[in-house]
Amino acid sequence: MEKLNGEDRQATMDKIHDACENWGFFELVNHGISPELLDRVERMTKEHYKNCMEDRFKEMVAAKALEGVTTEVNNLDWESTFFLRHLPTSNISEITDLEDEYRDLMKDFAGKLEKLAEELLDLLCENLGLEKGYLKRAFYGSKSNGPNFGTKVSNYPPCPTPDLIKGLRAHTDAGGIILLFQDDKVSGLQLLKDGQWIDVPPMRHSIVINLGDQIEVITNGKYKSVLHRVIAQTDGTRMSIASFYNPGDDAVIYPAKILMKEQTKNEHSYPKFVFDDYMKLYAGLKFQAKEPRFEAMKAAEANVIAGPVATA
Ligand SMILES: O=C(O)CCC(=O)C(=O)O
Ligand SMILES: [Fe+2]
Repeated sequence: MEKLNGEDRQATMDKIHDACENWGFFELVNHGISPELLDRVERMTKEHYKNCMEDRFKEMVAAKALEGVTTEVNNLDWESTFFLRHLPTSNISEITDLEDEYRDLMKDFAGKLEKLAEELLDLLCENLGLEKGYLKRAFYGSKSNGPNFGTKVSNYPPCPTPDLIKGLRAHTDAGGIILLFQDDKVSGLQLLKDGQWIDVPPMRHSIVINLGDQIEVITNGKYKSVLHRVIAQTDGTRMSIASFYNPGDDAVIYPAKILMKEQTKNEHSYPKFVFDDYMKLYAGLKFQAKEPRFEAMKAAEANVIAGPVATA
């Protein structure tokens, strides 16, 4: 990323554009978050898992009889997670089993990721021909609560039957831009490209970026959210820390005018909706294809436009 400040700027911007258009994913190095900070985050996250999460995970596996299953499990994931919300308000002080040092570290890390996300949104704007700040404003919402920003901390423990249960089932992310700090040794993340699952291998101190459904809508499909999943491993526990920079609940999401083709200027190929309505729909359909979600939002939009139908 430091190349963005030198003579390689355009070549780097082109690489990002190509990744956004053709992969929905890219991996950042030299992103300005120090290796020391990342090492501390990884070490403390692993310690926290051992101290506070591992027993709970084993109890869940026993309670749901997941050890030694013989048929495919399609309604659960082999993962242990907790969620930290940073924006619009932080819940970090309410999460009781975090040590103060880990809590402060995660706050510091989130602040840096938030800045990086906003920087990336502007790089996307530049590549898309949108004015600077367009995506940040689109995410802002009207009640000035600003964007939603949160972190899902996951561990994927070793699994005896990885062919029968996924670490995390295939999905696209609902939101905006996702910044993932993943284990530097244990792999598992895969993305779907041209019908094939491709590994996103660990690369020490890198941050993996991927785009969510909202970027697909706003860019009118120029950039697409891409299916990804986590394969459970038989050896080693994989850590991943995924931070989601999403629109505010009341943000109205719709394709940017300049990215709509001339002939479709008046009929959106993508819907217009309030982000929170999309999230309510996504909650029940996360592991299904995104297209029916877009269709459902479009149908809801048509109802709003048509207004109430007189029945008497
Ligand atoms: O754990 C990972 O690498 C991916 C997590 C993910 O895709 C998600 O939480 O949406
Ligand atoms: Fe995801």
